[in-house]
Amino acid sequence: MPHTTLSGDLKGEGHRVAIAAARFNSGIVDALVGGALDGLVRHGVADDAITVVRCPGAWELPLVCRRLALSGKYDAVIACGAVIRGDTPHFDYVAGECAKGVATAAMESNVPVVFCVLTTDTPEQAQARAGGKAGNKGFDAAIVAIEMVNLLENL
Ligand code: INI
Repeated sequence: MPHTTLSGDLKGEGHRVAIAAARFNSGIVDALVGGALDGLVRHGVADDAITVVRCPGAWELPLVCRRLALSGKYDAVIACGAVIRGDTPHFDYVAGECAKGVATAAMESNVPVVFCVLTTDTPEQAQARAGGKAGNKGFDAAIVAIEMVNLLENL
């Protein structure tokens, strides 16, 4: 018997997606949101099937994502934020809890919650990943969201 491989395609038609976006470091986060919207629409997600929700910072993203994921209104959630290292340990607390909380939101809801939160040492590194030299992680997150929705439907 040949083995079975299950995967998800990149067809976004019919999917409903929420984007939770932090206002902290808004220039960078807005670029991530723009990339995510572009990636979703280019892969067939209808513009009116996308909801963008703004919250204060990356620390708040897990609770917002959890609510959105448990609402039953969305097939996937994308968490967008940017945590940039300063001179204090604040970075480690915010970035660590955000990552953990976003993962928990997915596990508790059974809905894919994509981690599109940049954690960088400098603003330049973040800008490079938000539409600069290193691409746009928001666009990448959109593709992951669609693939995961389709993959989960196939499991
Ligand atoms: N929030 C961010 O999204 N990015 C950061 O880099 C950041 N820093 O560096 O402090 C940040 N802090 C705010 C935090 O997310 C909360 O909004 C705040 O602590 C209130 O709960």
